[in-house]
Amino acid sequence: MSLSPRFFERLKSWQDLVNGALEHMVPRLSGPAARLTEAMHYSLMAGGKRLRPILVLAGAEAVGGSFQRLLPLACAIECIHTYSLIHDDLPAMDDDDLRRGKPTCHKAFDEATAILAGDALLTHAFRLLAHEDLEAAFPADRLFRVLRLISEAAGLYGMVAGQMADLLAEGRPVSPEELYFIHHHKTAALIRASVLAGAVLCGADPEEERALSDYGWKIGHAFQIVDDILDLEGDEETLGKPVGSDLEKKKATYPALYGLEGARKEARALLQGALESLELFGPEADFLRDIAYYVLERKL
Ligand code: GRG
Repeated sequence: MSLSPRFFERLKSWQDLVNGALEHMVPRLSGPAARLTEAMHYSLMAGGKRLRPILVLAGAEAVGGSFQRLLPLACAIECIHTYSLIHDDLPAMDDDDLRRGKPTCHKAFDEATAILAGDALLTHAFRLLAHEDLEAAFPADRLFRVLRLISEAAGLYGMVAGQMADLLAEGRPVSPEELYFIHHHKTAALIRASVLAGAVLCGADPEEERALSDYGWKIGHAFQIVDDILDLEGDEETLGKPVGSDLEKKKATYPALYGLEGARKEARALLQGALESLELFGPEADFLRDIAYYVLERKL
């Protein structure tokens, strides 16, 4: 299936919405913190796809929620994502010079500033989760659940644990179980939490939550497999970074373990599974359905 121009129009309008909200919700300070907020904005505004905040809004839409009041939550998750990219690029981790076609944060600024920009983005995310607008709009018990969901997905039960496992696996062969652990924690956990968080705040019932959780895990795993495929055969100009870096760093990837065709086949199966998870929803989940195709077909 090919995605319609209407999907891309909607994607663009939601990306614009998130970009505007991020400008507004992440302050630009003067004085000694000016350099810090400059570095934060440099990475935040470097052309990301905004997949996770858009999933927050689309998850809410699927359960009939109005997403206008969810922007602090959507921005919080993008801040966490951006912090992870800044730290991932550091010399102590992946040591990358380019991201999204631009010098990475530590190259554009310096290592200490990049570490602090990441720290401040992560901390600011939790300030946004405690945002007055969320407090005014949603019951406290739902906000607490979202807080648990996101801190688990981002921290030692999720992304940070996945990053540790990824670094420990570098340079040696990994088992299918290890690769699954890395993908599940490093990438899929935050994607799944994004889909669920907006829906939980908007009052999803347990059945809807289960369906969205399943959808989130599946597109999260598919996203990482496609990421691995793009690193092998993507277009450098579109990606804004050299391809082949996973091979060079002897990274644990899906194609390395199962071959390119095996990786493509698994990504398609995950897409199918994600669509099946949404069966209980009607047209209100159509954007989520399109996003699943987008995750599979993306070139960036
Ligand atoms: C440093 C704690 C810590 C974690 C880093 C996210 C991550 C864990 C590492 C990034 C390396 C990487 C390629 C991960 C795979 C999937 C991924 C998160 C890709 C980048 O996400 P996109 O494509 O980025 O959504 P944009 O640029 O669109 O925001």
